[in-house]
Amino acid sequence: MADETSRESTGATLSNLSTENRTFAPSEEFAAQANATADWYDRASADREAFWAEQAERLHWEQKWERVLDWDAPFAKWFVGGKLNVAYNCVDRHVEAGHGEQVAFHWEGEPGDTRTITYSDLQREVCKAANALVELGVGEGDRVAIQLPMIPEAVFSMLACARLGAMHSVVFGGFSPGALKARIEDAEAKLLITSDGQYRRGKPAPMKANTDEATAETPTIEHVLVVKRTEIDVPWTEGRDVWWHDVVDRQSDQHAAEAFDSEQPLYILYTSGTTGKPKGILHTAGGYLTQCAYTHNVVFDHKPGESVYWCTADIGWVTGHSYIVYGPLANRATSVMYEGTPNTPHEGRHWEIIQKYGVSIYYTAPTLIRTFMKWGSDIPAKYDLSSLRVLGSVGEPINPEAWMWYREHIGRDNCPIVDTWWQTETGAIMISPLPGVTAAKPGSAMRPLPGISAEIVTEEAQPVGPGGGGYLVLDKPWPSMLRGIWGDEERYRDTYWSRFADQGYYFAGDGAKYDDDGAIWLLGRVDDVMNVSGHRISTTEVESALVSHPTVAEAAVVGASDATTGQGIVAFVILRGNVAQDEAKGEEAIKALRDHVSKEIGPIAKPRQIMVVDELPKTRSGKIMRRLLRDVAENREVGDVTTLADSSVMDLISAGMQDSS
Ligand code: 6R9
Repeated sequence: MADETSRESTGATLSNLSTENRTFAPSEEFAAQANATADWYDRASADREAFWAEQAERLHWEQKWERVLDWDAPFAKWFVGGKLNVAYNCVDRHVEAGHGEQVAFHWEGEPGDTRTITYSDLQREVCKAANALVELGVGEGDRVAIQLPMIPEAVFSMLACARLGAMHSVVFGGFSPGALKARIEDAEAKLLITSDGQYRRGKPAPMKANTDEATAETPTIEHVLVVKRTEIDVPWTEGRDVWWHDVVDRQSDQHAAEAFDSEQPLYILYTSGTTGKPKGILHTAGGYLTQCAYTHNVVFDHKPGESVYWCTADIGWVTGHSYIVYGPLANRATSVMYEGTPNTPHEGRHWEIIQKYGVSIYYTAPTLIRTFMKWGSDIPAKYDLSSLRVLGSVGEPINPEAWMWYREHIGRDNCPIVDTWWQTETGAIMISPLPGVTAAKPGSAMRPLPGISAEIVTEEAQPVGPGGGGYLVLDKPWPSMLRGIWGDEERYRDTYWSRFADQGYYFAGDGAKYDDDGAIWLLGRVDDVMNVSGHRISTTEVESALVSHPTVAEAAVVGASDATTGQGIVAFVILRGNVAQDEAKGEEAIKALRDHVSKEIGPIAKPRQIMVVDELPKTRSGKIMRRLLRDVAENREVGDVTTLADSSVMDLISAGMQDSS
């Protein structure tokens, strides 16, 4: 939770604000054909429930709801009494309506192999996978862990779970065996779906070998279903492990989808919190799919059968769930799905793909935009990007320079940019411009979408006016809101609802400000969660990984601003007394520590820099003052040290940092 130290850091960020006041109004031509219009804001606030009921009509309900919302704070039920099948909504109904031949996915493998999957193909694959899951003992309410690369089977697996009323728990392919094990254990998953290997920068890397490490001691796992992707050798446990091509391929491609309650759990997705233990965020069917479909339609101005849509996220993150799978498929999108890294085999790969498929909507993250900037604007200039109509951004604040570069070099100055703020917990987009409606400012997420209500408040829960800054809160329930943290109601109340308990606000954990025109500017996390390349990593998680190494006694980790990744992980460690200090400070030893973190959590958590120090700055009550360490890590003059138990510590650390850089 935001403690004394993090509150101070919000203050520091607030005073560093950009004074951006350029605005980019939509063209008349775009506005004339846009899916949403300006009057939606008033219409939605006049009768919020009626507005959401209208949005829910985007879906097929086997049985219509009796009540739109049942709000017993902090527990919401949306579309109460309604029944639907999520997979039917994403697949079958489009086939039944005569769109079976429309492409659902243009899949592009990293080595250059491709697959075209129509809605009819998707229906057959999902039915076969659902039948296979039943054969493997999966039924309504069961949990299925999925660790797969960006291959079509990942989508088939998710939809097969949804079809059966089982919950998936997708774990990012880059997470370590330890991280996968913890997630399997917490969710008590019955089945794991994985692959033999995955392509990483042109080379096959093992996957099954890692997941075997994770499932060595997970008694709940009954079977491991393995997709063959790379032909890499795999360890095999007879009786437990089965190949996808053996079990799924021989199934019938017919499966009758049962309608489930609107509040049927759909999935669990783990995200970093302020403690070391990841939180299993729970989403349910009806409200989640409604908001995914609505936002995907209005924020990207998606036209079914016309648009070619590409969200570059990995399926292991919420963006992949809501904007590769559920939103686009509910809206009958034709999507590009790409398996690999953006510079394999060359730095123009994304632009080549946009040109090849005529992508019209492109949704990516600021960290990637900044990487493209670094690679140079001459690279996108070599490709025909004229099919692009809308550009999106998600995952972290986008700085005005990156926004302007994106607009000019990718959007050729005529694509609206939508900077979309939301979280794993919110399930779908909450704050964003509407293309064709909003005059956007570079770097601002602008205002809550029609139907959504947000506020910026002070520590004392007072709303701040234009120009003011504070904490971002959501003051009204929304359909795709999390329904809880898996197995931990207390943590759910504590993390999100205790900060402003009297007001009943959801505390997002982000700092924000209004500019003089009332546009919202997100300022980053106010708690101990770092944002590295758009990925949430908790400082505590990295600290525990470091202290699990035999040479480390104590560790403090901060997120320091980084020109490319948004934040970079900087760690300060104290070595154990019994280790040879000089050796343990050497380059090799530091590398070993960085690799250790990577092995414990995953490569995304590898510290950019590790400093060996003799002491850490602590308050008299023993709290590490990360604010001061952040000052050091960002080469700033160290701030107020008066609450430190020993104020000389900071001089030593600062001096050490200069030596090491
Ligand atoms: C969708 C997603 C959520 C955190 C969130 C905030 C940051 C996301 C942002 C943004 C500024 C944006 N964030 N989008 N900050 N502007 N457009 O990223 O979910 O992985 O749970 O991260 O990411 O700090 O609180 P998740």
